Amino acid sequence: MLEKISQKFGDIVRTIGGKSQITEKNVEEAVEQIKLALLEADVNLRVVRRFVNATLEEAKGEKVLRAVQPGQQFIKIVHDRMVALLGEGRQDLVLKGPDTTSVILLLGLQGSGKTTTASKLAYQLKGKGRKVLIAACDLVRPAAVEQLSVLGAQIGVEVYREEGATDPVKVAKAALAKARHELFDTLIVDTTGRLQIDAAMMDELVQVRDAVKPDESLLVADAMTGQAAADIAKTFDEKVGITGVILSKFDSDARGGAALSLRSVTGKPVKFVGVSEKPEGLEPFYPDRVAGRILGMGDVVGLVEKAQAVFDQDEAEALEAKMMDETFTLEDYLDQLKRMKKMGSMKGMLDMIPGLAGQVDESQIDTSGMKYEEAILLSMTRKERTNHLIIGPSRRTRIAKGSGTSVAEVNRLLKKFEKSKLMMKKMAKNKGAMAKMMQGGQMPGSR
Ligand SMILES: Nc1nc2c(ncn2[C@@H]2O[C@H](COP(=O)(O)OP(=O)(O)O)[C@@H](O)[C@H]2O)c(=O)[nH]1
Ligand SMILES: [Mg+2]
Repeated sequence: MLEKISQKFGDIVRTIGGKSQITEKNVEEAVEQIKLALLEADVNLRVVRRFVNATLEEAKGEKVLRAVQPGQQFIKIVHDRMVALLGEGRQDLVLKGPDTTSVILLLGLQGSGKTTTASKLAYQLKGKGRKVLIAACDLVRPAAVEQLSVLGAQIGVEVYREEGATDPVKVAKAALAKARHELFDTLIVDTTGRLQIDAAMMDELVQVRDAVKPDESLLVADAMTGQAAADIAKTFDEKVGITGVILSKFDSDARGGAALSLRSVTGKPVKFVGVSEKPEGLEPFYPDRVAGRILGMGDVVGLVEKAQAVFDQDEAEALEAKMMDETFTLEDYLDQLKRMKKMGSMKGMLDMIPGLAGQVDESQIDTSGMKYEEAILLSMTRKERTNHLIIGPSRRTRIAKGSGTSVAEVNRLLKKFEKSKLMMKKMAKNKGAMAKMMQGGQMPGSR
């Protein structure tokens, strides 16, 4: 599933994600790579263009280039844009309550997976406690009715079929009447597909549609057909009207072009993906998860968001200003320590971020070191923290006792603080070095 595209994007993410500083040129190069990757994935050209332009515009701004982790920041933009491309959140079926009959009409070309999907959907809805009837309205392919009956028997769902029938509209109407009469709350209508879109097929589908007035008209599209799936969906929407798409054979799709094109081209959501031939092989479509998978990065975005909360750009700037006018105190140090501790809780996950593992030295988020320092700092009075120069020998003894450490530990912390204050002052003069300081050097908690 999505092997090819995620390999390409994985490479891009690793290259730019690991950089602690990036230039406009880096951004342009990465975006060019993204463009190629999307085209290779068979994403619709106009969708690619829009994606690329928007990403470029956003990524060239101050926010990214001056960010604490610009590479990661850039990846987050790409990720968010990709999520938007795939759709807004999970779109579930919109069905009526169990006191009446909801109708799901399945449309699509021959071989796209309609019949298989009918049984998968039935299986899933049955699992949710719905009473489902499937109508066999593909009367063109001789084996279609039989195929559906076999699948229905497998999952214990009744299939409505008429021997020797030739008019799908009549069968659909009769199935709906039966469903209403026998209190089925869901009717799934399987229809005829052709190898190509043709007028006769569309006419027939329009008639079936008018006969059953579906709550959901879902186009079943083969993911392996790439952007063609989007064009097919668009045509079906224009001719018959669809409420969403089910992307079948997603398990065999290495490129992702269909998923990435559909939403933009048709404006309709992908509601499910087919991931195997089995009845249980139908999964809800989650844009964020698919984007995460394409970018080959687990939950990196959640991590970046967390890191952002910890090292927020504004806070970093406030800190920078403090250092410039030398008002950085133990109070600020304690603040920073607390933030580092938050980072520490992410320690185990850091390796998941391509490139970041090497950037963040684990010893700097060693939480046991932080605990000592925090205890020492908390044993000081606020006055002591805002002016460490008043902390003489007797105060040091008191602080050591109060924190359960030793005077030597207290001395070490104070020395380290002075040293880092000195270093910060030097670094603050040098813009951009801020990021490095935040991530390395004399960080709170390191010994
Ligand atoms: N691997 C895989 N195969 C699928 C999936 N959905 C359908 N198929 C296979 O695709 C072929 C065509 O499916 P079918 O339901 O008969 O298509 P229809 O002509 O649109 O009704 C069958 O061999 C199915 O087993 C899927 O999600 N994954
Ligand atoms: Mg079929």
